[in-house]
Amino acid sequence: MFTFPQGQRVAHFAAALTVALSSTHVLAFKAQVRDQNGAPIEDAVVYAVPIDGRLPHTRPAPAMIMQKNKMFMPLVTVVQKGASVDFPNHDDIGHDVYSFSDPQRFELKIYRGASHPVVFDKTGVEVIGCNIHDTMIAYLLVVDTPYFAKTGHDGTATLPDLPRGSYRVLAWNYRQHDLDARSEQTIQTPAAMPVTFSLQLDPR
Ligand SMILES: [Cu+2]
Repeated sequence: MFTFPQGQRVAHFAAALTVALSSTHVLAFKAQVRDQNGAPIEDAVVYAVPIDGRLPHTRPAPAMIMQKNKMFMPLVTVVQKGASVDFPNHDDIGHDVYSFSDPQRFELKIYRGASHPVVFDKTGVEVIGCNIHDTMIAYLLVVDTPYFAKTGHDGTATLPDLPRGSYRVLAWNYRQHDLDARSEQTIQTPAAMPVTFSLQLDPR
């Protein structure tokens, strides 16, 4: 019988590659977040917490919530617990940024330009305001995972690199009547996607 030594080597290489991929494979995870009427929700947060509690040993990514034209931008921010957040003020007037929310109360006394960073060590929802301008509001969701994303106009969120495994996947939005409510599902990846979440929103 004739054999192809070259081909055999290729086959062995391919088999090794398959094993390597399956053990470390990361997948894009897509979720769709809708309200009680089936309408897509923009600026919802979707995050995945590994069931086995194992998180990568990476530093939580810092974030920035700026002030411009007497508004916070972005309106919704999500960070991993332990992240540092800057609040730069790009207006010519001073702002006094604060939160009375339970996870972490803080106040940045009236300032312009750069702010002192604030480190958020507890999970939960932070409602952020300005003591001078009552209409200014922002939401910061602090989660215990680096795997999170916000939804766009179409209500879809993509977690670009979720390692294969089992997760509690949670969805949240600031327009819920109960600000601390979550919609939750247990997901084993790879899963049929998108995974759909439904949230009960207050009327606008
Ligand atoms: Cu202000």
